[in-house]
Amino acid sequence: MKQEKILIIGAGGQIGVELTMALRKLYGTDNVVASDIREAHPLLKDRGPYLQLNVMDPVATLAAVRNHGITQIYLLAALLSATGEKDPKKAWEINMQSLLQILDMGVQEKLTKIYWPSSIAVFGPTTPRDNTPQQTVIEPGTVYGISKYAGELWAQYYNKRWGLDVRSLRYPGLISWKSEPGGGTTDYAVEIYHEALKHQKYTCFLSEDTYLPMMYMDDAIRATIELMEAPADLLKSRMAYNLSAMSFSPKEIAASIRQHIPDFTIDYAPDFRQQIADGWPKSIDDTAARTDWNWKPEFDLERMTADMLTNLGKKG
Ligand code: AKB
Repeated sequence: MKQEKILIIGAGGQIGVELTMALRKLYGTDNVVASDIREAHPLLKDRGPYLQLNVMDPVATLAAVRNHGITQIYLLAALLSATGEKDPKKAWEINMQSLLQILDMGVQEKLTKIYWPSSIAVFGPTTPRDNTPQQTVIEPGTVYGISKYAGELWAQYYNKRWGLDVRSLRYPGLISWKSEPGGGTTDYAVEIYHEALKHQKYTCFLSEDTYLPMMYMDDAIRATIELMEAPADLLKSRMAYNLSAMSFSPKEIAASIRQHIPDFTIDYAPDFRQQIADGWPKSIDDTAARTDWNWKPEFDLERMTADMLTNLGKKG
């Protein structure tokens, strides 16, 4: 079997840093080329092949693929929900052009697999909000969500038309301590741990009872790799899979932090991100992922809080 060579685009982002480290463990450091428009994230610096690469430059991206003999691409570069609402045209351009270019490259260079993340942001205010099913009303309310839903349809189209093996997950909000989130509506659930340790208080930009689907990064990385390793014939959906682990509100995450830091206090100052959150599901039905490729989460809110506070505390 030919050795797979992986290119990760957007390796310096919240998912990219940890996914790069996990894939390097699995495939060998030299077989996973990390790239980002920025300089290498401190956790990736001098720890394996790294390219400073702008995915919007198709010539440089194709050169990277050919020079490194790339067989698989993980395209993680994107503008997320909150940043996207500040400049919708830019978000559309970056999120869509990068995907279409990588899909074309996938066909042209005969790549074996492509990974591209989708999000719960595909769902909108008209979607049923509790236990949102895999297939349901999908009318996204943000440009980020529109780009993710359009992207899912393009991925499915390239699979059906060209046989390209593109795989995708609808990530919930992701919580991590190794790498920082940026520009998302669910980012409060990371900031809150940092602020709890530093100042024992946090002002949340969502209201206290805003329930959203969430997941610890360890689960998200494992889900991504399990989906990518699954035999193709098990994947009944070529749209992105719903993925679920836990669902909580700011009030509940604050209570779980208080179990470890009793003096922690929270107050609320909802901003424009409240409206985005109000259009998203409260919880997700991921039966298709569980049935097709055996998905099962390991972290709930209590376990995640203990792990986040321990690791962020050590980091100092
Ligand atoms: C965001 O909040 O925009 C992201 C997402 C749910 O895709 N974390």
